[in-house]
Amino acid sequence: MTKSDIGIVGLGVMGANLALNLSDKGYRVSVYNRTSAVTSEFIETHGQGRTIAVADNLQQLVSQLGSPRVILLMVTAGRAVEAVIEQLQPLLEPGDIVIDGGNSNYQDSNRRWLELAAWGIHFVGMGVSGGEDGARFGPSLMPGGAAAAWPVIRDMFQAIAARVDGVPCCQWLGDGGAGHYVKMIHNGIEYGDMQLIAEVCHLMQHALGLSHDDMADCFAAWNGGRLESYLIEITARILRQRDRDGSPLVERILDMAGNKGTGVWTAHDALANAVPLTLISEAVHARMLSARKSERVAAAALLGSVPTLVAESDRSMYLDALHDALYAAKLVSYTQGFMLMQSAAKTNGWALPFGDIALLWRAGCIIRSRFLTDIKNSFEREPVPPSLLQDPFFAAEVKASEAGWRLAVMLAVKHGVAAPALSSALSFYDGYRCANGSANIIQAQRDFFGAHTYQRTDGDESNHFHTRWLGDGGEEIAS
Ligand code: NBP
Repeated sequence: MTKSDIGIVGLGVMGANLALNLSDKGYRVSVYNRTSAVTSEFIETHGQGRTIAVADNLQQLVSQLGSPRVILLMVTAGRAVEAVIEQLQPLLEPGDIVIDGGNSNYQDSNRRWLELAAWGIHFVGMGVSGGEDGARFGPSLMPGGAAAAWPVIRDMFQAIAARVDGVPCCQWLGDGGAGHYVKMIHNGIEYGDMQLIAEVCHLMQHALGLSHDDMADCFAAWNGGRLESYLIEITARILRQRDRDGSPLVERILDMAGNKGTGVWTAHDALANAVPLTLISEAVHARMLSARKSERVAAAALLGSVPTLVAESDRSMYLDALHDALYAAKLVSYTQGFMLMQSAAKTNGWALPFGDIALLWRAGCIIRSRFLTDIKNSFEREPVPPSLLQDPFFAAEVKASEAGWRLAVMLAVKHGVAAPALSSALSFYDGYRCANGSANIIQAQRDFFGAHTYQRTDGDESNHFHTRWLGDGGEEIAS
C-alpha cells in the first residue's frame, strides 16, 4: 500500500477540514478519530474520489505513514493532546514529527518540545487560525518547535495555507512554543479588535442614535478605506441581519461574551513580563464584566440613566471621529501586541520574524486586514523603530487621527457609554508620548512610606537616594 504523507488525529471541525484541504492539494492523508462513527461519517460524506486512508487506531495510523512520519494532532488542547502524545510516543521513531495544531498553551508546547526531543521526536506547536473555512480553503499557520521538522513539512503546509500576492501565510517562527505563542498574541489582538468595534457600535447606537442599517452602511464604507479588515466587513453584515420578525438580530443576542481563555493567557503573560498590554487586557475585562448580566441589570435600575443623543447635525462629525478613534486605538493595540512579542522573544531566546508575522496574518485568519502590510513595512525599516508608534508612517497616521480620537472618547464619557478599549488606548498613547510623566510622585511616595529610594534627574542615574521626609528633610545616597 502506498504510504501516506501525513496522518491526522482528530476529525472535529478543524481536523476534517484540514484533511480535505491537504487532500485537495494532492497529499495522501491518513485519518484517525477516537470515536469511529465520526470517521465513518467523514469518509461517507467526503471520501469519494479521494485517497484518504482510514485508521482504526493510532498503531494503524502510524503504520500507514512514510518515513519520517508526520502526524498532525487536531484534538482539544490540554489533556487530550497530552493523552494522544503519550499513546503515540512509543509507536514513533527518532526523526518522526508530531505537530500539535490545537490552541495549546505555549508553555505546554515548550515542555512537549523538550520531552519529545529526549526521544529524538521532533515536536511542532502550530497555531492554526481561520476557523472552519480557513482550515478548508486556506488557514493562517504559525508553526514553531523543532527546527529540523521545518524542511520536511514546509511545502505541505505552505501549499494549504492562505496566500497574499503569492506569499503563503505560513512561516517558521522559532523554537519550542514560539508558534503557539504567536497564535496566543493573534487571539489577544482579536479580542482587542472585536472590543473596539463593539464599543464603536454602542456609541453609534446610544450616543448618535443611528439605526442598524445606518451603522451597517458606515462599517461597509469604512471597509473600503484604511480600516479594511475581515472583522469590519462581517460587522456590517451582522448589523444588517434580521430576525424572523424583521427586527435587527443583534438586539436579540444576549450581551454576555464567551471566551476560551486565550485572551486571559495573553493578559496574564503581559503582566508576568511587565509589558503594558492595556488594550487587550481591557478587552478581556470587558468580557468578564459582560458575563455579570444579572448584576448589571440590578445596577442599571439603581444607577442607570438614559444617555441623551447628540444633535443630528453633529452626527457626521462624530462618525468621522469614531472612524479615527477606531484606527488609532487599533494601532495602539498592535503596538502593545508586538511589544509583548518582542519581550517574549528576549525571554525565550526566540528570533521571532516580526515582519513575517504581520504577513502571515494578512489572510486566512480573523484579524486579517490591510493595516498588516504597513506593519510589515515598519519592520523592514533600517533601523527598525523601537515600537510601531515610533514608526514614521504610523506616527503621522496617529497624529492625524488624534483629534477625532479625543472627540470620540469625550463622546463616550459625556454620554455615559462604556468605551474601555478606546479610552485606555488613548491614555496609553498620552502616557507613551510623555517625556516627563507622573511616576516621580509615585517614587516620592514609595520613598516616604517605605524608604524605597529614588533616582534624581539632575545627576548620575545609577545613584539611589533616600530623603528623611519626616526628619530633617536631608537626602542620603542609598547603598
Ligand atoms: P472539535 O471539538 O470539533 O473536535 C475535537 C476533537 O478532539 C475530536 O476529534 C475528538 O474526538 C478529539 N478528542 C478529544 Br475532545 N479528546 C480526545 C482524546 N482524549 N483522544 C483522542 N481524541 C480526542 O475541535 P476543533 O474545533 O476541531 O478544534 C481542534 C483544535 O483546534 C482545538 O485545540 C481548537 O482550540 C483548535 N482551533 C479551533 C478552531 C475553530 O474555529 N474551531 C480554530 C483554530 C484552532 P471524538 O470525536 O472522539 O470526541
